[in-house]
Amino acid sequence: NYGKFAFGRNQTLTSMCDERARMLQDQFNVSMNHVHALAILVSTFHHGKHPSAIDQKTFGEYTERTSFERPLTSGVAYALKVLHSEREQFEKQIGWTIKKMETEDQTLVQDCTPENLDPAPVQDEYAPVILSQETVSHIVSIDMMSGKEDRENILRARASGKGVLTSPFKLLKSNHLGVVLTFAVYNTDLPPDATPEQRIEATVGYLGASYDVPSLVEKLLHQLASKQTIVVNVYDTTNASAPINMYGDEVTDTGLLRVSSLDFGDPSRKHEMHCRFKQKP
Ligand code: WA2
Repeated sequence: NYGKFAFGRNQTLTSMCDERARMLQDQFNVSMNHVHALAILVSTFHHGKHPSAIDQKTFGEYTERTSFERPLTSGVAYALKVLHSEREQFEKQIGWTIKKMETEDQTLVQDCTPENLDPAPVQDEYAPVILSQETVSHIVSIDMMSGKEDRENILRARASGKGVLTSPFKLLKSNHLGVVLTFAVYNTDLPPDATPEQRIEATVGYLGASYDVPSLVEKLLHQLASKQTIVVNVYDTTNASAPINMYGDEVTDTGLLRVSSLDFGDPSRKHEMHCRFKQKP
C-alpha cells in the first residue's frame, strides 16, 4: 500500500474517503439516469400507445432484466395520478380498490400485504401503484400519496419536472432507512420553462425507485476491501443541526475525521460521507 509512505495519515484518509464518496455518488447518478429513462419508457409505451403496450408482466420482466443498470436500487414502480372523480371508474376497470399506506404502526406494516390493507379514505386525488418490479410488488394498489415522504416527493417531482429524493425513512417491508427517487410522467412534451401549474396539469403518473441505503452502501464498500482500514458513515445533512445517519454505526470517536461531500442530484437534499481510521496510530 504505497499510500502508507507516499502520504501522511491524513492524506490517506482523505483520498480513501473521497474515492468512496465519488463511487457512491457516481453509482447513484447512473441509476438516477436509468430511472429517468424508465419514466420516458412509461410515457412512450403506456400513455403514448392505445392500447398500452405495457402491462404488469411486461413491466416486471423489463425492469428485472434491466436492474443491472440501476445499481443501489431495491426496486422501481409506477403510480398513476387518479383524481377523486375518476376513482370509481379506475377501481372498476382495474379490479381492486386503492389502498391506504399504513404508517402508524411499523410492526404491523411488515405483514401488510395489499389484501389486508384498508381502502384509501376520500382524498382530492390518489397515486395508486399499478406497475412494479417484482422486488417491490407489495406496494401495488397502495396510494403513494397516503405516505408523508412519498407524497412530498410526488408533489415536488411533478411541479419541478426534476428527479427528487425523500429524506431517509423506513421503507415498507424493510428494516432499514431508505430513500425514494421520483420522476413525474407527463402527457405532453413540456418545454423546459413550463410553469409548475402547467406541469401539475400535464401530470399522468409517477415513476419511483427505492434505495435501501444500508445494504446497498455495504455492498459497494465490500467490493473495495477497505473495511479493515476505515469506518464509513453516510448522513443526510439537509437539516445541518440534525443530521440523519443513513449508513454505519453511531460514532463517538473523536479521532481523525474526513468529511467528503456527496451529490445525489437533488439540490434540496444534502448528504455527506464521514470516514475514520479503525486503528489508532
Ligand atoms: N417504493 C418502495 N417501498 C416504499 C415506498 C416506495 N415508493 N414507499 C415506502 N416504502 C411509485 O414516487 C412514486 C415508490 C413511490 C413511487
